[in-house]
Amino acid sequence: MFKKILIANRGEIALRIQRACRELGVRAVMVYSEADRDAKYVRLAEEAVCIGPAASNLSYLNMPAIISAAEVTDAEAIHPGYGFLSENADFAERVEKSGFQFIGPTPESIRIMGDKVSAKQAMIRAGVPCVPGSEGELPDDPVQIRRIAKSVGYPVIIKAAGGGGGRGMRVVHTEAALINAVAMTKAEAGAAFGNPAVYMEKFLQNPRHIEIQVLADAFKNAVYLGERDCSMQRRHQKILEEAPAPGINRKLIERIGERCVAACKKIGYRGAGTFEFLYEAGEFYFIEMNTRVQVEHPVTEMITGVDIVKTQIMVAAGQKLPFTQRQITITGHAIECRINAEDPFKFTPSPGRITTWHAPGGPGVRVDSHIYSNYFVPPYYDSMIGKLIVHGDTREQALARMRTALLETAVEGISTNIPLHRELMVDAKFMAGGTNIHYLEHWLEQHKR
Ligand code: MV4
Repeated sequence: MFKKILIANRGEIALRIQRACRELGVRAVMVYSEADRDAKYVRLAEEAVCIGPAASNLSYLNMPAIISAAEVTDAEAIHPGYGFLSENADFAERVEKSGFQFIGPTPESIRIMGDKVSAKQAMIRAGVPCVPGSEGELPDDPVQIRRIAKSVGYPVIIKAAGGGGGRGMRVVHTEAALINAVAMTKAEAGAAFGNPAVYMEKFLQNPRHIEIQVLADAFKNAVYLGERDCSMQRRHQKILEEAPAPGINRKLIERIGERCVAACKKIGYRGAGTFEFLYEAGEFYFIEMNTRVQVEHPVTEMITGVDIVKTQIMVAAGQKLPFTQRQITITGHAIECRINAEDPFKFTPSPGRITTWHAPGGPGVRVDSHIYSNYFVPPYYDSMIGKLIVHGDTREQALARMRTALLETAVEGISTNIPLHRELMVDAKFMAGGTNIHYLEHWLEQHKR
């Protein structure tokens, strides 16, 4: 095991990784920007290094500053968390070239999955079901483009190879609009991602967003840890997640999970990963793979008992996965509510000083947050200030526990989206389970205030 690792992130995930380090007996080096100087996890750390000013570009995205911090503190490995440099293949490569272990997959895996065309081709070859569409990048010839769209069937969606997470896509309903839409998406993709390549898929109108969590070691052992339903989102920002996904056939999930595991083995995937699927009319369609630990990993930890962050560190240190697929069992139901410092219905950011913080508790309640009374939420970063996670024997019990937890939680001094979560937890359609990716935006439209 490593003696010391550097945590190249901030906020709740920095604290989450620090906690995993303590359990493993690994010393943690925190890096922080000038805006995060007073963070609790910075004070709690054995060592901490300031890597630059508040602006992310100059601190949490500053590769030389982070690698220098690892050098001066004699860390052996770097955990990138999520966001920031976590899916940057060049960063992973520079970390390795500087003699440190990157806690995540190889730069090559990150690069393949970062290009959505090569990711899809890898998945097709590995037997993972994908959305019907173009075989790879779209050609330039308008005649061929029209022919592909006709065979896929309208509506189609044009996606940038360099995009992902909802960036660089355009839905096309008619042949008349096709060629212009492709040209526009290519131009935007070239400007935004430095790569004008685009591909085409059948546009699914009312899917759910279901993802499969995997863990793999460096010896081609891999497991899947069930699925998560992440359909409750607004403008591609998830607001709550749950596991298992309500109402989906378990045998079907097993088949898809096994395909994901086979794909991991085939591409030599190492570390934690997430296969993102659209689920519609009883079928799964792969769209993208995330090569990092995700915000919503706790719901999977709650239903499996597996510590995903600890396992990431263990496999990066060259250990074998400490469990086989047969040892993974799903117990009960978990829900996570993301707590954001924002207006609950207008979604405008609400940074500032937290005057009061009362955390909820009781059986099956987990709080992943770095905040405290008198903490100042800086205006420079993502608005998420923590996550409330509950586990119950059934979905109904988990819902009841989340309602109680939300009732007990008190944050004063700033606005949070807790009032929105309180309303969603008593919404009849959400309570019934299985709402799709458009549900929250429609709900907000109907509950305007
Ligand atoms: C799609 C789709 C419908 N059909 N692909 C958006 C985020 C990116 N990861 C993929 N996205 C979508 N791809 C096809 N072929 C609809 C979306 C989509 C979406 C997907 C997951 C979660 C929320 C979403 C919100 C709008 C659109």
